[in-house]
Amino acid sequence: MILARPIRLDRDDDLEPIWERIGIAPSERRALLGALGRAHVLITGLGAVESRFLAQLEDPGVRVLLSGARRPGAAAVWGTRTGLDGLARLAEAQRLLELSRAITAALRSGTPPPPLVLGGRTFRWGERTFVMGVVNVTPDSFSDGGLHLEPGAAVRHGLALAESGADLLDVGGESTRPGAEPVSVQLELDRVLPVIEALRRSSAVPISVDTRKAEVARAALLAGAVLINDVSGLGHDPALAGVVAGHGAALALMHIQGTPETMQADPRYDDVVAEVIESLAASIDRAVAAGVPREKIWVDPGIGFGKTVGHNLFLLRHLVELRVLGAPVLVGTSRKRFLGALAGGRPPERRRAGTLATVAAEAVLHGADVVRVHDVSEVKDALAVADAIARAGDGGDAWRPA
Ligand code: HH2
Repeated sequence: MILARPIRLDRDDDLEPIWERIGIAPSERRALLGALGRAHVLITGLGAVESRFLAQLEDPGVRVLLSGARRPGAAAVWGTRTGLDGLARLAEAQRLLELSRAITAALRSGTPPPPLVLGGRTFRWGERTFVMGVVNVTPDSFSDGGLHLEPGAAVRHGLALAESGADLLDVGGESTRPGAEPVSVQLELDRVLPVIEALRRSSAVPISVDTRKAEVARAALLAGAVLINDVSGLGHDPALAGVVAGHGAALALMHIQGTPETMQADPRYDDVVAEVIESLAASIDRAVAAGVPREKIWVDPGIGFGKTVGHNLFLLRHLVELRVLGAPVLVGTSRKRFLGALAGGRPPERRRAGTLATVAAEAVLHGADVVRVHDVSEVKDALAVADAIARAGDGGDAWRPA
């Protein structure tokens, strides 16, 4: 029987099994990826000059569909990777540098970011999905508020998550659930510092701190944290990035529309994926300008932070597009409200199955490098399966190296 099957290509190494199946020598693979690898990109934010440049393009290796007057400034471009690489170079030669850089970033997005050493552990992106365990030292967090407010309880919880296989622990002293009231620097410090110090003494697991405030970050980093997780994407405290840079720490930048107090009032986007990516790119630029090395910056689409159920789902389905930012992608869906809504209105403590579904989907779609979750043990099991499916290689004898 003659059988034709689609070839899936989300990441460059998705083609490795095909190279083996056909018997292509390793030395030939890179050139073939350029010549055969499809490159379909959607470009938005085009000005009149770039639109004219694309409209006049006469390259048989590249097809351009320009948007019309109703939605100006966008183009869908189809071609081989070599064709699109040529297009990026042509744009550069014509001084259309932003367009050139954007196309190049899209072409590179199939390659994982370089590995990161954090708190003595190496995070090799692309190898598997890493797990950040949540330790909320708050009375009012939406799913576990008050459970670990006492430092001893928070430390015991953190150690249990580490024991269950968390790759890092995210300690937080301020809830950012919809409608949450901000807390003072002193109160946040009183909550998180004893927990960071005790965890540091009794475990080697790297610690991140979920804070928007430079003063909290400074004390947390001195106490041994190695990553600051800022849900405001540097929108809250302009001094935060400088503190992170000064300590040589890593920084997770999350997208949020509005502030926790008001964000769920009426979230709106013209193009949610584009706006999240543009906002995160601006946050990255601010962090780099303050001295944080690019390879220490993670990005997060901010599921539930100024987004409807529809926005959350669209972002998760298109998560792989955030890879154009060249940074590891962190995602937090754990027990969030949209999971309850999709499963008939379940309360937070009954959203574990929904959480596992999102984590598995992200792993199989190659969307997330790190998932931020409350239920580490169950998520580790789900990822053991989902990561294995995403990398499955035993298709029978014909798929093995000769
Ligand atoms: N979600 C929450 C808090 N911090 N950080 C990142 N990077 N991404 C997220 O999605 C994220 C986050 C909300 O969850 P939780 O900590 O459980 O609740 P609360 O904010 O009520 O403490």
